[in-house]
Amino acid sequence: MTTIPAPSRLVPAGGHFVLTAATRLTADARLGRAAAWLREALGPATGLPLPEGPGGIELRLGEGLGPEEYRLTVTTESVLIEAAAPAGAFYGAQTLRQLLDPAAFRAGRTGDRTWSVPAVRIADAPRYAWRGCLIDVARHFLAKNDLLRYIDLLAAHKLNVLHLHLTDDQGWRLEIRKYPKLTEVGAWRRESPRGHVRHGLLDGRPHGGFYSQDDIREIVSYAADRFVTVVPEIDLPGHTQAAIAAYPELGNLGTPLDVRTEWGVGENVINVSDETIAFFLDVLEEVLELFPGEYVCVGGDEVPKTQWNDSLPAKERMRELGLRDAEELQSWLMRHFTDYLLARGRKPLGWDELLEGGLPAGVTVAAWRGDRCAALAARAGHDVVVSPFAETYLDFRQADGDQEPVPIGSVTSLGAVHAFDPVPAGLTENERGRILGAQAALWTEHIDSPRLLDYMAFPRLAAFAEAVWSGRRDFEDFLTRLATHEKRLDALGVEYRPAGGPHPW
Ligand code: TNX
Repeated sequence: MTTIPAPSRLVPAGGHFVLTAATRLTADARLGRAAAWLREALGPATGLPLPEGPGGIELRLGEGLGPEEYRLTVTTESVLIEAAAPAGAFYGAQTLRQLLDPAAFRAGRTGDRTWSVPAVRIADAPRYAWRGCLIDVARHFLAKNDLLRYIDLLAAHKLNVLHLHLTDDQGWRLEIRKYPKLTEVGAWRRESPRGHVRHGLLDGRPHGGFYSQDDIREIVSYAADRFVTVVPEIDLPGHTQAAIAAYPELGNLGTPLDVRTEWGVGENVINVSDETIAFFLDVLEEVLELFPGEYVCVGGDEVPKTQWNDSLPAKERMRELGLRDAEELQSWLMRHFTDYLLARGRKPLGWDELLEGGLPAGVTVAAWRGDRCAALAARAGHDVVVSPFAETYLDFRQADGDQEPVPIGSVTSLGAVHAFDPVPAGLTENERGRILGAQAALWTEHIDSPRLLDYMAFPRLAAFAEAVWSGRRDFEDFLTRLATHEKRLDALGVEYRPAGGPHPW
């Protein structure tokens, strides 16, 4: 059978279950959300109403299963999904959809068909609890509806975390009521950054956009209905030029700046004044209102220390606090934000550079610079989400050749993503337990449209999903299943990179 990610155990049986207009669907009240999703997902393509009632498809509460675990039993007579919690039932329903003809993934009918499911017994549970994908909506804004479509795509691959990189030098994408200029000014840049070697058309064009607070509430609730948690990121103290452009008093230079129109690591970082700390605590307060999930990311990556080393107030701070260097100053500054989140019962997440000047307990580390950093974080007693750039950065090109879109980094092939193992070598049992899971990353310096996002994300995100859900390493078998999976992606309108080579853009 061709499901992706591959289930933990699958035993084919004989015959098929055929869905007809009379097929009924019933669910335990606790599993109603998965049943509603299944009805909604299959309706447009199949035209099947799946009326409420016993005797067809049943979502039943099962004992002794993990929260995301399910059992799916298809006979010629019935379909049974057993789960102990709503998420498990949802993943069972996702698997059931994959057992139908790929046309079931379309948004409308394509003629009369027989909708049948092969008889099978599946027992399935994820390997990792954190199965994420970062989308950078700061470098290039992704319109709300495109983001909703991505949430569906994540859920279809049994991924459960959307890490939203909402702020960066090149744009601030989240409405903050108390500081309206963050989006009035910070969400817009005058011209597209240089570096679009093969995207000349975009040069000189302005770019922008942001999510209103209602947009965010809608996105968060849409994701929750699909068992995806949205983890917001407010990137501090570097990657903040858009915020400084909106409120120059947040910076170190005392001169106005534009929202940045170049890529790469910028020198501009926020200053270390009490007012600036208070400003970002206000921002976080609104973030907490909007995002009910446990985790909030406060960034911490790629912070040049030049401005602090040159600034009198920063030097004064270091002296007054007895800090040795700017790394310790960064730790001191970031502690305000992580302590605030901890005091509010949330879990702060930050990039692995934060380890450099000392990081308080209780901060989860997003390790992007490889196994060494992930191991360092785990040994220091932090929970870790791994996202090593070499294997999980989907903005890296998927093959050599000048037909590929503007590249960042090196080649990350489909096979390399499929072979990815989140656990760094050499960890003790205890340290291994610190690895919550992994996330792929779609940084968007050179991804300026949903079409290009599809191209970079797929099929590699399907391989990533298999790495974090199943951990099955049989790449040949994956490729066989991928041939059918691509028909599902076609049906969904996903413009993935075809196996035969690049699309002409
Ligand atoms: C590094 S990963 C970054 C991003 C870039 C990305 C490009 C990380 C925390 N920082 O700002 O977009 O590389 O691949």
